[in-house]
Amino acid sequence: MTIELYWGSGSPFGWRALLALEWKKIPYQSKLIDFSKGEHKAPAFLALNPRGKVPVLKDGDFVLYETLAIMTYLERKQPEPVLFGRGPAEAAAIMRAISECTCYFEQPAFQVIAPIFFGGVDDKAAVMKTAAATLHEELGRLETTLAKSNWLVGDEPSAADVWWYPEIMLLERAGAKDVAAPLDLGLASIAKRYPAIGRWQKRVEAEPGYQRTYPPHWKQAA
Ligand SMILES: N[C@@H](CCC(=O)N[C@@H](CS)C(=O)NCC(=O)O)C(=O)O
Repeated sequence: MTIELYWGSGSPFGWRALLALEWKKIPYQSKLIDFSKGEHKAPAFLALNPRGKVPVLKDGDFVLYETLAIMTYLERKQPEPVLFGRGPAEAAAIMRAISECTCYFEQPAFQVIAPIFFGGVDDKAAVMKTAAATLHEELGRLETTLAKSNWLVGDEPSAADVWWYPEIMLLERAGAKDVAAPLDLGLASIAKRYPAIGRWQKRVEAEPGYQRTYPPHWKQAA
């Protein structure tokens, strides 16, 4: 039975699950949920995930939500190509990179992204500037890592890259919006300011199947 993945265009969590499927070369059926129609809050979807959030994976009768859980399931279901490392040190470094993104990057990223997409930039300018300063510290750490290595952990693409990439892309997209320009957050072109991150973005984008994961509505509108 083919795995089904429910995801939403532009959701970094959905994007991670898609990248994991593509990088592991696991066949799947894409089920794109339309947020604007509220499909993620419809009874049929809430029956899969009572939180009404994407992604959700369905493998026959087995239903799973929470992105890290989905990635773990895929790794156990089909161990090669490996996403979570080959030995204890590598596996731990990958989990550390994921944890660092979750603990230190995602919250300030949300503080910057949410007002840009959903309104309130004027009211939240001070919070956004503080958050941007934190993000630049974290981006500086990534830049140092990627100046020495093609991938975030080890010599191969891993779950660490899967985890970080969509978050950076969403942040960059938000940072490039006109409404963000007066704040001068320095996030409009992460690739220009952080060249090693820019080269890594290109590497991720050169991986097979990448185009199938790219948010469809990003192709239509700037
Ligand atoms: N902890 C969840 C987060 C998933 C999540 O926040 N998904 C967002 C899209 S990025 C969503 O579906 N939001 C819809 C909503 O909460 O109404 C995971 O790891 O999968």
